[in-house]
Amino acid sequence: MSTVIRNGTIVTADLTYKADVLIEDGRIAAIGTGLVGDEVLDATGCYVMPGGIDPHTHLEMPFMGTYSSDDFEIGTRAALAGGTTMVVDFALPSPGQGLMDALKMWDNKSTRANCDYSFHMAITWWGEQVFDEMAEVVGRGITTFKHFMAYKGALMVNDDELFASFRRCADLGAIPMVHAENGDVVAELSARLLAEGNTGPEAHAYSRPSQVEGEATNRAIMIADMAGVPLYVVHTSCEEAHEAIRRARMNGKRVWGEPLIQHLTLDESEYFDKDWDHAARRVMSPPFRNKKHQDSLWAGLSGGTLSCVATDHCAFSTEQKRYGVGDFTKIPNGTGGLEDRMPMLWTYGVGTGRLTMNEFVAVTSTNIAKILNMYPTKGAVLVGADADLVVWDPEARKTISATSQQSGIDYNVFEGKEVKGLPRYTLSRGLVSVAEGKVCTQEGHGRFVARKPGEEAVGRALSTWKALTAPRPVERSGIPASGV
Ligand code: DUC
Ligand code: ZN
Ligand code: ZN
Ligand code: ZN
Repeated sequence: MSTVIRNGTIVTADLTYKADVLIEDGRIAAIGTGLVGDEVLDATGCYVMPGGIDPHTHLEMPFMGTYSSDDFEIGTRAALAGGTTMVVDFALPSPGQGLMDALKMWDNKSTRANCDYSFHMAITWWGEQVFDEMAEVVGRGITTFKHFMAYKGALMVNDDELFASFRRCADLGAIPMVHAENGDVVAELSARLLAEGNTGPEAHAYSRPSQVEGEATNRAIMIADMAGVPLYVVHTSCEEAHEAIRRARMNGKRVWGEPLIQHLTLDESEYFDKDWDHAARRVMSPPFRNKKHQDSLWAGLSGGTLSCVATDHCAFSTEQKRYGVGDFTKIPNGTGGLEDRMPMLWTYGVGTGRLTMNEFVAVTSTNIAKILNMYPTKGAVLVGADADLVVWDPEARKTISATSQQSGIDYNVFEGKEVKGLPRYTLSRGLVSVAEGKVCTQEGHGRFVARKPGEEAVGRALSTWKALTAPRPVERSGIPASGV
């Protein structure tokens, strides 16, 4: 069975051209004109792009005394509905739990995925077992390790642990990631706010000013430099963090920043003079910022100092958010966005001229596939690549609403936003999973994508401690690029 996508314009991270795409056995078999297939998808007036990759989700994750509400089935269905064909979720060991043990839990949960997925592994504590198991984790195809510099007393790791883990990453050719907020200062500010009687959700924002993120981002970059590893900074939300990343990149350090669609399009006014539920539903870390920070993030995306756009999809129902009535520190941190990332970024980025279409593809898909060493199997429209594709209709419109979303929660942080630009078709390894507004996903279709250490991580020490990592051979994941 073959499928041909006809009459569309292919848009990749570097090219825009008219051609048909032929799909066989879940892969792109040919790109050209006059192609013939068993099934025909009409892309007249549409752009044919690599499906989105969301590098940052938390599906069915135990967190802050509860579980994030959307599981792998719902989460990947939401992803596909919005043109995203792959998610990278965080396996999160509870402190003291073995990494391989946590991985087993994530293996079990993810069997229901509708689209392909991969994992990052979180380092939530440190010890000999973690050190040893990191090698096994890399052997399983997970080459990225996330560290929380916040959530003191729970998930946070200290600087000595960060340095030890970063050095281990250097040995293994893995890439460390950080949630960069100064957890000590956040804990201090939170305690003070509570003691002064500030218990509402707006105090969450006051407890995490942009300085705590800027400081931690810079500290993580310096520690990575001393360990001789690149660094991926998740949910970069403010100018101070962007500034640290920008400076590091200017100095030849390999550091990537990942703004979220929420921080790009929603601001701190969502917390102030709003009803409790409205504000609490938008409590996430880092919190939403003001216009100045948003402008900085948009500039970073077009200027190339920030590399990808994610969601940090970690959805909690209103009922779950209400665990924090009377104490904002107990409001489960997290917001949804999987279904809305692509349409929102298209509308507010491409639609306003802040991003070109090619930049849109780069930051939603191709850059991510490259950093995570999945390119060109993922993130590409090339012969031999997986047929993870979106046929994008730039004229299609909708108003975002919880009443029509895939996510299982009872609200949407983008409620009421008008988007222009939506998938006409979304294909997951050739399987049509969304067609003309109808979601027709197949539970369990998604496969785990194993990754290998990439060129960036292997033997690419940063500015100073070059001796710590010896160069070693690199195995690229993908097919030899042909045809373009
Ligand atoms: N921030 C959130 O808002 N939710 C999940 C974890 C995180 O770091
Ligand atoms: Zn985080
Ligand atoms: Zn409201
Ligand atoms: Zn996260």
